Order: sequence, then structure tokens, then C-alpha cells
Amino acid sequence: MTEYQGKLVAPPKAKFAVIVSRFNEFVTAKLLSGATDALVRHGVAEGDVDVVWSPGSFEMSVIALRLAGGGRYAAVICLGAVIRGGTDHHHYIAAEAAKGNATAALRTGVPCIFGVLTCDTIEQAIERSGAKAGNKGAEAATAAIEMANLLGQLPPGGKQAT
Ligand code: INI
Repeated sequence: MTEYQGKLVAPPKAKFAVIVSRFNEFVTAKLLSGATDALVRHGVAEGDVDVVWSPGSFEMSVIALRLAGGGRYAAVICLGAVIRGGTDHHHYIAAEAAKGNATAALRTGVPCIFGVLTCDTIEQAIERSGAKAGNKGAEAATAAIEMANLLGQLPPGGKQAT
């Protein structure tokens, strides 16, 4: 039996892209610092991390597709905060962000990590961006490292059906 498991060790010289939403920046800035801190503390050089600001979570998919398809990055980390408002607008944004994120990963074969909070309240978002429920940006960064490491171990795949 061969068992594969990603280690929290970035492949040498691996580059990571972090896409962060400007919408709800009071939360996403904390996700960003959690993510970059986790990358650096796991041995990724600061110069190997590129940060790209997106207007909102909705727009992140097209950026993720561009970055993941360029061949430069071992993984792309998407950070955003969708918070329920008075209408169901947030629901469409969260759903499209999740779908677009998955599409970018599947089309390119590059892990696109979904670090987008989907919260009912501002308090929930604060809790998940460095307060009592941890920092989901840091979790997303460790998932990116784990996936980059795992994909480096797995046997090559064939051509993907699109
Ligand atoms: N964008 C977010 O990232 N989070 C939100 O909670 C949010 N809400 O609720 O409106 C939000 N809206 C902006 C959206 O991502 C797009 O930028 C906008 O719709 C223009 O396409």
C-alpha cells in the first residue's frame, strides 16, 4: 500500500498567490496577515508571496483563474468575507465565489484555496479572523502548503476532460 499525505512543508522555491477582497477590508486585512504570517512561518520566503487585491469576493474567481493558469504559482489562496445583509445579495456572492474558486482549480490543476468567510454576522467574521475562532486566513495558507506538497508527491495525472 502506498499512502500519500501532504506535509506542511512548501516545495523549494514554490510561489504562492494570495487574492484578498477589499470589500469588508476590516476583516480581510486580518485574514491576509494570518495567511502571510502562516506562509512565512512555514518557511516560504516573503519574496515568493504575491498579494493581489480584488474589489470583492465575487471578482476573485477571474483573478484566480488568471493566476492559477499562468504556471507561476504552486497554489492560489482566495481570502474574502461575505457577511449577510438585509437582502439575499450575499448569498449569490458567496455561491459564485465558491463555484468560481473551484472552477479555477479544476480548469488549471492548481489548488485554489477557498478562504472566504461566509457569516451571518460581523461578530462571526471577527471571531474567524484572528479572535476566538482562530484565523481562517492562516488555515487557508496551511491548506495551500499541504496541497502544494501533496501534488508534488502524487504521480502525474493524464489530460483532464474539460
Ligand atoms: N463582497 C464581499 O466580498 N463580501 C460581501 O459581504 C459583499 N456583500 O455582501 O455585498 C460583497 N459585495 C461585493 C461583491 O463581491 C462585488 O464586488 C460587487 O457585487 C460588484 O461585482
